[in-house]
Amino acid sequence: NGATADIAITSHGSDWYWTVCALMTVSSIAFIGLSFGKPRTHRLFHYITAAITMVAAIAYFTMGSDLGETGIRPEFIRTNPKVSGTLREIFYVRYIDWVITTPLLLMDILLTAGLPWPTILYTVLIDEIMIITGLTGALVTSSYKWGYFVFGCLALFWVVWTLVWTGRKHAAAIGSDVSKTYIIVGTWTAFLWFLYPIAWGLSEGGNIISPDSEAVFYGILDIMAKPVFGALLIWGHRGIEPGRLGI
Ligand code: RET
Repeated sequence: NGATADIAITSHGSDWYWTVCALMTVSSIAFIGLSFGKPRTHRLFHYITAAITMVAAIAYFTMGSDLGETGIRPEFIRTNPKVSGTLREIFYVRYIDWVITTPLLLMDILLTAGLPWPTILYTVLIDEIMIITGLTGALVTSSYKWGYFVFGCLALFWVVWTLVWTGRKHAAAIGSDVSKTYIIVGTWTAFLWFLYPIAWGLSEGGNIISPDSEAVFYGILDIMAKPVFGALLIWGHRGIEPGRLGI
């Protein structure tokens, strides 16, 4: 566990996790605050987006406290002093966060495109495969971990395809304002989500960067993919009647 892992976060990593926790908390309050300006029938995107940052705030509370982690013994040992040792700290709580929040992010995006629910459900299921294969691979100590990584990447390709192709066509059919909002949040998401497997390969996968660097990499990505994404989405919906999206 973290108490004995020799490749683990330091107080710098922990301070950064607390900073991100504070940001997620403030964002949640802001999204809920903004919902009060709308009738209940027009709050769906506020609620989904606030739930995303609330879950993240708790995950970051956990990681700031150096909890929700375990040690794995990679079968290869690196000579880089920053990542050498026998036990690397793996924050499995990240994946508990993602298995809840990535489906919610997809709902935010795919509901904006007015996609039928079977398409949304299928995309969410494939997304869950992506997260769970990532968790499994992170905990595997042999090179089999890269097999799970490949499954996860295939799932990501399918999800991103749905975002940039299927979703874009549906959004365009609803109207130019919906299309514009969809393209902003969809492109932002497609770009950011491809950076997550890179962070994974360098940390849980290859043990190439230290857990403190991992904290910074994933932390910046999570800020972009949750609060910044949420602000763009809610701003984009300011003039869109939910009825036009079939909700
Ligand atoms: C993993 C490893 C396995 C291969 C792939 C991954 C992708 C993860 C993604 C995570 C997105 C997280 C978000 C969190 C909330 O802000 C699981 C790292 C492809 C895309 C957006």
